[in-house]
Amino acid sequence: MRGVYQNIQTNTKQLAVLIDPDKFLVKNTAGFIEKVNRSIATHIFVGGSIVDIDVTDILVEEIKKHTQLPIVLFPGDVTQITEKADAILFLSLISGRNPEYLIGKHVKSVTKLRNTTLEVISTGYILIESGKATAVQQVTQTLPLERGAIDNIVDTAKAAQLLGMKLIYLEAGSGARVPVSQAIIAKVKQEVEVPVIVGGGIRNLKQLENAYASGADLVVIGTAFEEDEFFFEALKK
Ligand code: 1GP
Repeated sequence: MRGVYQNIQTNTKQLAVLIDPDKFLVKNTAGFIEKVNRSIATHIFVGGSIVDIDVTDILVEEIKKHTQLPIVLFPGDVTQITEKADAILFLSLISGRNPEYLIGKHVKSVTKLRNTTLEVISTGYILIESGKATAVQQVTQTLPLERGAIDNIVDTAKAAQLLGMKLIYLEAGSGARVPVSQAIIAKVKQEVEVPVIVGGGIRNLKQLENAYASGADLVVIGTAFEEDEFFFEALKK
């Protein structure tokens, strides 16, 4: 599949269902993806903070059998790269100051990426404080940006765009108590010309609509579907 980025750029109110291979049983794929297909979801993201080697590859292959939706890797580590997906968010954790997550892992991934046809999408990944320590924070040993320091968040997003990054991902963290605020989304959206992705802690239709209303181009939801697949009912096409 070509043009995943172009699609993200041209459309609005997109929704990615995030599947964490670490928490998902491959045998449940067909049933789960059937619900995704009947919903307004436009993308499937696959990735997690801690995932066993090769699990992602097997899972992506299985998902592909059941959907036409683009499958985008959202990797927590180099080991989660598989050529079976369509694209990869090449995430640089620009809210933190850990060189390994700013550039180190990227260098290590090149040998793998060279042997794939994955569409590589450079993404400025900004972790924003959300009321509790998140997996991203623990794994990467970085601190999130303070949610009240909106100017700092906006400047970080703008710097990413000036560096040539193609997407901004505002992340509250998986299972966050509170999602990224509407004020943050709106201000970042005002400042950057690239698409803005928002994820973390979005659990109901109201929060999803609020994110879109503030300017999110694509919203990512994982935990809410993991905990209750009936949520798909509220998101039917
Ligand atoms: C996490 O942004 C994603 O990286 C989605 O978060 O699991 O809280 O929906 P949730």
